[in-house]
Amino acid sequence: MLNRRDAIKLGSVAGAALIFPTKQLASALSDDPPEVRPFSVPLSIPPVLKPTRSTADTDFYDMRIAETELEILPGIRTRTLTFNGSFPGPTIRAQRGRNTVIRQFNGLPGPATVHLHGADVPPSSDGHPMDPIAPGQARVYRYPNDQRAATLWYHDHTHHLEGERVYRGLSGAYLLSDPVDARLPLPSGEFDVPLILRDAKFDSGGQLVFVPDDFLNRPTILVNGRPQPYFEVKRKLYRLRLINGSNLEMFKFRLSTGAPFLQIASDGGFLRVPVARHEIDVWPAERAEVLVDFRSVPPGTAIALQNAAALSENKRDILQFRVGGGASWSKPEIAIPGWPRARVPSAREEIPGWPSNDPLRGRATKTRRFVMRLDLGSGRFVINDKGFDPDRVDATIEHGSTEIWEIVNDDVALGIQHTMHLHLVQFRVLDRNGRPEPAYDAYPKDTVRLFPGDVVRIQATFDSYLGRYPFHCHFLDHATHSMMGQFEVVPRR
Ligand SMILES: [Cu+2]
Repeated sequence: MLNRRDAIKLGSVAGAALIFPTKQLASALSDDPPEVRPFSVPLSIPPVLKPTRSTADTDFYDMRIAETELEILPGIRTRTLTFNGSFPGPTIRAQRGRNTVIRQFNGLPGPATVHLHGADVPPSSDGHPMDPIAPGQARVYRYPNDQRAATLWYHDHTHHLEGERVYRGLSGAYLLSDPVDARLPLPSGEFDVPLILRDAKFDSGGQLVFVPDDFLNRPTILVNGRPQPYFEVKRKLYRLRLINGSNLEMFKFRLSTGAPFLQIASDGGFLRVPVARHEIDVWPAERAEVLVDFRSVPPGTAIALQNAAALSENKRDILQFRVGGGASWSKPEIAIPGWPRARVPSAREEIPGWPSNDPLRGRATKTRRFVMRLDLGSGRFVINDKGFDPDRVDATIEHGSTEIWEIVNDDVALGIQHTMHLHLVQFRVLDRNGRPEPAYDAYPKDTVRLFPGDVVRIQATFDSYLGRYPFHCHFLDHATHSMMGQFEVVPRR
């Protein structure tokens, strides 16, 4: 009898073997990368991009997409794709109520697009796969930032290429703050740290190997572009923004000490109430913001951030926190106003000053059903038996309406996981297999996890822009192999 993990492995191998030549897989399997001792390289923090100019209500940026050779593994030059030469790309810090305008120059030999994941933006700035920047050309993306504070991220979304493009480096963090929330005494500055985590496979020469859907053979986890790094932390409270930038890797984060995280936000912003959690699932494209408290940890302590769901032992340890000396010691402070020290609020409690969170607007007037599976005949990943067709609209939605989407992962026999991501909206996960989703996984979400056999219902209100937007699995190797559809928001009749 197969256990779940064996079934997952079988499923993946079967899927990969169907789509890709066995020879290619076999050669990738035998080509061992240079060994890097765990926790031997320091964590790097991507630079925060500076605006080229700012007006009363807008910050303007210039970015350049290009091939770049840089160091990922110690002493080795690796060919990558980058925004502004940074792997991952530079961090954009945006503020609600101010526009961000980014001029993207495409220095690649082929087309490129840039999608801001989780953002409520007009279709012309969504980075739709069929709306590319031609090679050698520039394009201006306008982000109104008219939504709740959130950890968003930007990445390439070029038709049929997004999987490989993101894998080779085209992603970065976009941190949207809200001046109203800024009153909360949450950790800031050097204590507010984006961590983009992702899977990778290097060959013996230290070059990135991309074999689509080959998740059993991506043995290296990179954090902000560094393999299993260490991070020297002070005895302070930290805000970590965990961004899963993997094509395929599923994380179940935990701390090696068994201490809990305090989760404060999900994909689209703050939770209604923070929650203490010992393990947090974050699948490709999902985000979780957590507070980690090093204030009472003895100096010299090493604590590992681990993946409890790692499929191999060498991928379990992700990052090592090294707690520094007492120089910066400060008395434990209350992180959230009105929140008694060392106590986590219960789900029913109100926290004075905490951002409100009541998204369940409107009554759903339409229910749609989307079934996701690997089609064994064609070797393609399909939704409702169809692969992506840029000329087809799968859901026409009247502006202002609220819909329930019932999403099914039909890959029970093959044991393949999927996710569903909708552009444009944040949604609420109503239930999973008939049971209510826990609050920390219910809202605000733009990407939802689907285990084999799962039936998940989500609710969204389409009351911002008109136009055509994609929805797709965010295991990007699946999306690239056509697990994508389109919805179009049209004027109300
Ligand atoms: Cu999928």
